[in-house]
Amino acid sequence: MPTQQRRPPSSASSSSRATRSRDIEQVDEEIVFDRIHPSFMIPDLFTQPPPDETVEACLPFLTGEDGENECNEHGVPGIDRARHVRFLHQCLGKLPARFVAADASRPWFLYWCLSALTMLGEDVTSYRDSIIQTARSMQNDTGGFGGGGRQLSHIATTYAVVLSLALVGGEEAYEVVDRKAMWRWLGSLKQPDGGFQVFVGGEQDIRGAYCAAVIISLLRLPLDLAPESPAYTGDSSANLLTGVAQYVRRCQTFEGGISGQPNAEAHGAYAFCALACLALLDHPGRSIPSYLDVPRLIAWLSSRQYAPEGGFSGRTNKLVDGCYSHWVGGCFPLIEACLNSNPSRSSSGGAVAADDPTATATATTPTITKTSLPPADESLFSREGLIRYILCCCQDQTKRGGLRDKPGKMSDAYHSCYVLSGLSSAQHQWELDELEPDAQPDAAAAAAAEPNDAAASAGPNKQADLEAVWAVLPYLDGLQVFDNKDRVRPIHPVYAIPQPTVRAIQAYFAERPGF
Ligand code: FPP
Ligand code: K
Ligand code: ZN
Repeated sequence: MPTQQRRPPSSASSSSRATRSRDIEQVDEEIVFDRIHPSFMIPDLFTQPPPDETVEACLPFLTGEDGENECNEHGVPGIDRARHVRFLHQCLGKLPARFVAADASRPWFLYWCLSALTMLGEDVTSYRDSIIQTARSMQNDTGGFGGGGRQLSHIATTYAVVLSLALVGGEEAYEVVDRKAMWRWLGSLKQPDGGFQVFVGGEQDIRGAYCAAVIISLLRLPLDLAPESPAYTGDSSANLLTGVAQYVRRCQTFEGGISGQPNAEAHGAYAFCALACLALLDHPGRSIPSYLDVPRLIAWLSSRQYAPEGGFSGRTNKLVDGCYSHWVGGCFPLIEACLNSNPSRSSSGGAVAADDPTATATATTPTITKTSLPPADESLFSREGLIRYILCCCQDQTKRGGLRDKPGKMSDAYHSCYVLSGLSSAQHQWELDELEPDAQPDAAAAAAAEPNDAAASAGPNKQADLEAVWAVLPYLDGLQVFDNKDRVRPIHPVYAIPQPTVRAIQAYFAERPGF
């Protein structure tokens, strides 16, 4: 049985049944029916307890019996800042030779480490000069950033470089980006069905849509398409954001979760991409319920949190893993803010009712009526459970430091970043400005609407105001199982970097709308 599986998968049980049937054929039928107990034919799925090695591995940490950590009165250890910080500085230094296979992920290492250090309260501006130098070497004249010098531009590495430049901040860092080439390159990834390829000629998936929306928003890129773009229509009826929300909608699966591409398996990483992408296309109180079946998505997301571990799995029948503290956990602040900014709590109908003749843009094609969505008065997941999993099970408390998937795994930069991102979102509450019932969808929403939507033709091809107004507070409802010294910095629920960092880069480029 593969240890990655929380429950025996149905395929394994049917194959064991097939093996047994073959055995039986080799035996004289009369003997078989005389001697073989009926349980011989029952698949393991229905007779064996699930292999819960993960629960076994986590329990000593959750109960404090591992004896290594000093716990507070709730049985929760503090965050081992000094060790994690040292680990992350080490990861940013020269890596051992065995990391050569990860060469194409170098921008990711930069982002993971800078982001984790920032959440731990460290000042990362000392890395500015080296990030600038590294980023320059990764940029292609044809736009975007590759994983290293002379590597093809990829939307994920480009996203990681742009976030890294934002994190170190400052004019010189921002100016590394060739925005005109970036704009052209994003246009060449844009497809007529609304989605984005992850590199020129490469596959199309929801990471592409999320990364593109983040890059466009942070760099304040114009939305119009160059004639070379595969999505160019010859007039202004389509732009960089046209059909993105419809593409996201096609990725919601029968389970209620989100897959990387239409008709694939729902996975937590893609749920975050979907929600954050929609939150960039319009006010999330409008775009999320207009394009996703929110109750089914909440049901799927809730099923990702396991007891007794408290952490999240990435998909059905799989194990908890610290990185899903961000990919799945980070979905909840977006959904909570969306539900709580929804005016339907006091009235019937959506923000802009589908039958409202003045309705425009995204509001013209809702699939869900918002009357079915109550406000999220309480947390939609167990923050206590997640925080316990993170602080008890995901910290490497040896000299090594860093954060990890689960007990028994090595810490690494990726898990350090996303475990801390999940901790940050569990420790904070994000609120959105209330969605006015008669509010006009913003310019990005107009741009994202279908070509035949009323607002699309009027949709400005100029820089849109992509951001709803988000405000953050410490999350104070319910039992606080961690001490205040163990709170990490808040990160913006959409961009996953601090809100002042987002504002600084956007403000810089908003003043320079041309190329
Ligand atoms: C399965 O891994 C993982 C996936 C199918 C998706 C991975 C994608 C991301 C982590 C992030 C994408 C987002 C951006 C912004 C680039 P697995 O089979 O090892 O893990 P599992 O057993 O937990 O599913
Ligand atoms: K995993
Ligand atoms: Zn993981």
